[in-house]
Amino acid sequence: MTDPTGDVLVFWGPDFGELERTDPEIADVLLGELDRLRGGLQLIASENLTSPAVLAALGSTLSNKYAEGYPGHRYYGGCAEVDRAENLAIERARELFGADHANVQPHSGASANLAVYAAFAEPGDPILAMSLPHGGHLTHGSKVSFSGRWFNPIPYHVDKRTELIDYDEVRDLALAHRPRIIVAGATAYPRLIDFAAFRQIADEVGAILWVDAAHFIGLVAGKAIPSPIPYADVVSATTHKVLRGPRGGMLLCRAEHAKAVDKAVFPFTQGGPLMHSIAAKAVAFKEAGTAEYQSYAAQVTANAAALAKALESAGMRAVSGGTDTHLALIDIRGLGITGADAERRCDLARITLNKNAIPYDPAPPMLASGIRVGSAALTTQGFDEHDMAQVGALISRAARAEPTSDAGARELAAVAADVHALLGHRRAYPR
Ligand code: DSN
Repeated sequence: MTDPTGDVLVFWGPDFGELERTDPEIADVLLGELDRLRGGLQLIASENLTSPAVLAALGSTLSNKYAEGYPGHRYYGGCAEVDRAENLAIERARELFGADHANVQPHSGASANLAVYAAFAEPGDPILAMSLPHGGHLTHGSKVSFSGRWFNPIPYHVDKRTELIDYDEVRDLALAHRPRIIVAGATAYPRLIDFAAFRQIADEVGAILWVDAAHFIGLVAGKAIPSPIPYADVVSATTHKVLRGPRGGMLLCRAEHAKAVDKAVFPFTQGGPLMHSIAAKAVAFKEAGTAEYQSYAAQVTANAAALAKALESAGMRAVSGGTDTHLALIDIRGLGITGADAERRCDLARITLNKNAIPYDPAPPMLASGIRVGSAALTTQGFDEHDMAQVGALISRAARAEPTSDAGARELAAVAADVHALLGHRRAYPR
């Protein structure tokens, strides 16, 4: 397989030749995905490009090992080496985030969140969390998830005018419903969350404060935004977004909750931990503890702000007027198209982003009135604010091009060529 510049694509793993011989179809998928990453702009706010070191740990023989339990207390023998990996991951996470306790076993963000419910709530308990269409998450009480079926979700919202969390409403709902857990955290909220305000409300009603930091934990690691750790009883997170580690989850909590959290992960909701993934999390925590990563995190927020500004200059509207984080939520109704249209058109121009509901969205979720863009991956590739202004212009051109017309198709091809030129030598995973 060759890429558009004629370079032969190679995978950096020592055993790729073996995979090509054993399973050429899957080998081809891996090369195709590498080609996709190298040839386009990745703007999905929950994705990033891990380091080759993280990928090496993920592709290791630690994948073979069963290790139910925790370091020093496993149900199987032969765990000395994986114990070292998990202890390193735990210690690095605790140090990176200044947390009393870390559990690095959750397989994903949703698994970490399931464990929070298991540790702190009983079926039927009221849970106060951000409404999904206002930026929350499926596991924060959606009826299609265990969280909405087994618990009693009470949604809070953003203010219609400011599009910021309505803390008065959060407090009123907390006083009225006395939730067992209050959840702070979202997947499409571009602004900082006032953790102190949430703590105060939780204390007032005797609730557990759970911060779902899946999206922004990498910015916390890089000290680009304030940390929820001093305020929360428990913090759930993913390791693969701005944090740039392997796909996976983690939990951080106060010492008093350590036992409950560990038991909730294993044996209550999970079996054997994924030791290759835990080793890769350890690598990512080490990388995130460097000065270089701190500069990266600061650049991520600067780049997201620059992109939001560029999209506004191109006739779109940034929800809440901008962003403080790695993501921006963009209302594109001014272009006369849906979020789904924009997603499809950008995809044809090798720009990957997702449609997203905006607060009080009149459109159904599968069409949506907005797009969500994130700066984590492009910042990993070395993009700065000037580049992001160009990315904004490319998104605008692609979104305005009607792909079924000849002129639109030509424009999308021209944007794809400009994407390639903008990437230049900054392609993902260079040889
Ligand atoms: N799917 C993730 C996101 O894109 O935000 C959240 O689970």
